[in-house]
Amino acid sequence: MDPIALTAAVGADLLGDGRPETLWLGIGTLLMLIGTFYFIVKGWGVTDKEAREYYSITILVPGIASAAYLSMFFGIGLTEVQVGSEMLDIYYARYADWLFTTPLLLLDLALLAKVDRVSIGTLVGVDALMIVTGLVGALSHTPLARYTWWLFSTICMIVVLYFLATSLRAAAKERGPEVASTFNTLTALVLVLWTAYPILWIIGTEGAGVVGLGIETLLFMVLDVTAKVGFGFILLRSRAILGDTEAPEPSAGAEASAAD
Ligand code: RET
Repeated sequence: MDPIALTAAVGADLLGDGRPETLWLGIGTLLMLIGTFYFIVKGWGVTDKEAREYYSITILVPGIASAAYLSMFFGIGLTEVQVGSEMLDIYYARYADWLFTTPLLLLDLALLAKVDRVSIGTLVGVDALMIVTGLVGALSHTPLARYTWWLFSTICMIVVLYFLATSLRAAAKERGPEVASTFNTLTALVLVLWTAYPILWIIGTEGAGVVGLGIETLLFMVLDVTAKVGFGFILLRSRAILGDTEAPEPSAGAEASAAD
């Protein structure tokens, strides 16, 4: 059975309004809610000041996404765009989700690397530009305009990923092996997952239309859950999020004697 027919077969148009992709949007909502509550429970009673910062940011990410998924499930944040003679269904609520959650994910990485405000501002600014230009592309009426915005957005993404893999990575390395190792694992995850977004967009309904809306919604959901909940899971179980005072201090004696 070809994948499109397969999606149609398992697609359970849950609301009965002719949108089989509601199955994936419903599952996405549940997984984001589970992730949110899991992180809340895990963070309950954490007293370390730095760790609490990571928890707040990381809980907000699936929290925001669950609202976006729930609204898409109910058909809010969905519009039709005419491209040539065709009408496309565009779920623009995704971009609202990504506009807030991708900067929060980057903020987690920037806190790990302890970079300055200018670096954080640049990273978040280029990231926001990536999402907004992607949205403009999704709402554009001609293939030329759509592909041009896709290229603009993809260049922004390359800048963000390059920045992560070079200057932030170097800054994280300075903070010791524990932080460096967590940072590198998370950055590897981000490099792979984030790169899949523009590929899915261009082969999906927004671009060439090789992949239909059902499969595309499923794949975006898997990417979103992994990039948010998977990312948070790795980050929050690491000791790298603890403030310097809570981390084991093999050098404490050395510092004390140095102070004498
Ligand atoms: C768009 C438009 C086409 C070009 C590019 C895009 C990139 C999107 C990315 C989204 C990442 C989302 C995450 C969400 C969950 O946490 C907007 C699809 C480059 C990279 C990580």
